Amino acid sequence: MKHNIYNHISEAKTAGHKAFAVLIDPDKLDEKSLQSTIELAINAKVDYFFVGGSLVVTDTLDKVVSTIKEKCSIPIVLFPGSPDQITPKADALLYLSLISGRNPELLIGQHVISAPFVRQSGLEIMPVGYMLVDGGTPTTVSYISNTNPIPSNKNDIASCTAMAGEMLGLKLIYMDAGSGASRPIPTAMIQQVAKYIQIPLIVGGGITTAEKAKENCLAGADIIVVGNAVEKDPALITEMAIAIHSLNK
Ligand code: 1GP
Repeated sequence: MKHNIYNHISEAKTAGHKAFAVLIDPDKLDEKSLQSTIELAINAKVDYFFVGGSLVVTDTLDKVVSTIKEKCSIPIVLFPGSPDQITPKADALLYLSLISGRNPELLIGQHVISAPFVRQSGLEIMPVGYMLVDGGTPTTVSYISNTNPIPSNKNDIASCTAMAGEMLGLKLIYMDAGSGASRPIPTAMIQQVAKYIQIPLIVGGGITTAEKAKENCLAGADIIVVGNAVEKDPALITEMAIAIHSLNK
């Protein structure tokens, strides 16, 4: 049975509950590290696994998703860098439109080409306004997407972009400084975006400490996504989950 993940995210937002998503890049984790990441995530009560990367160069996506499925019931949400990073074995798909950029291929073009396949997948489709924010150094996603990120001090551009995304009917906003960003998104920008939208807000990119994760939640993020930092130090999964969940009544 498929989860109704969006309803869950939305109800959690209404209740003021903050969630933690661990991002797994199928190219980066070997079998053993994947197993231990799953165990840590179960014990820490991680809310979601996001699976994907800007550049998945191996064919391990299916295998990674199946392994997670076998071991736990944490919902698996695909976070694809391209339309071929889709497997029906996951639970849901972040159906990303790169609204911070002006590359028509990533706003609508690739969606058109992959639409029949995406619909056929049976995945829960969650339309997302994806916003790249400058994280200090050029990231894989800004290079691959051939778009400029929103400058990190331009809070008005960020909030207007998010508002436009919401009014276009997108169901989530994802602010991303990019994987491994040297500077995560400034709290002030998260605060301003959260103030202007009602839909749930996902924040990720360059978050390396539990304090920063908590600070982002207090600024208005509903889901915190962490990949690189927990790959380097898996113990951070527990620390970050405790910090984020400590805000839930
Ligand atoms: C990247 O938001 C995610 O798209 C997570 O970034 O790997 O830097 O945690 P990190």
